Amino acid sequence: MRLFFALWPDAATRARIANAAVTLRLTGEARRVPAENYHLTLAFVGEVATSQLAVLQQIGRAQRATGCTINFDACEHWRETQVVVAAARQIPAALIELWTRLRQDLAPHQAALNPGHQHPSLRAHVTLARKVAQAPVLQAMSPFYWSVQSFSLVRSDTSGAHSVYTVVDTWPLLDKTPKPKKSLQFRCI
Ligand code: 3AM
Repeated sequence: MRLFFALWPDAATRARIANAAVTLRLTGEARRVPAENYHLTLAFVGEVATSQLAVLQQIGRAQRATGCTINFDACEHWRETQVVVAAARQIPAALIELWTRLRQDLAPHQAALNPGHQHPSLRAHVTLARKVAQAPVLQAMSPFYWSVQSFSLVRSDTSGAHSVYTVVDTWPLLDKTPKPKKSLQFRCI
């Protein structure tokens, strides 16, 4: 199976992403990503045997990054991959930490999981359209935010016209603001 780690949106976030994609004017071969496929890729793993799933789940379980809020404030055409994306110009430190740790934790297994694979650098984005060969005229995107409280391991089936994604496992991120410890209270008598 083909797997990747990703941020997976809840229904409200998915609706905000879809709203940002409404203004896209596409021509020719270009295809919108269906709303149910919106995600932010953290680490692409590749084809793995079922027996290796437990290793990836252990890596997911071991993460200790905190949640964060990502502000998506730009719509961009990336010529090299022929995609239009909603991108975040500022990447929260907590997201960089999660991305870096996942990469580090995957590295010892990567040669076995996906030989020759190189992780690209972190460009926090949600792909809105694929096969966009010609740079479209991009309207200013209405910015939207994504409050991130968990991340997922996702399976990708690319055999059909559109990829079908299935969330295999999800792990919570730590609270942004740890609750203060309860102090002991003494009553004077
Ligand atoms: O989140 P996006 O759409 O940028 O491009 C693929 C998609 O990224 C990427 O993994 C995400 C889920 O499919 N992807 C697919 N094959 C890849 C590969 N061989 C890859 N990323 C790196 N190497």
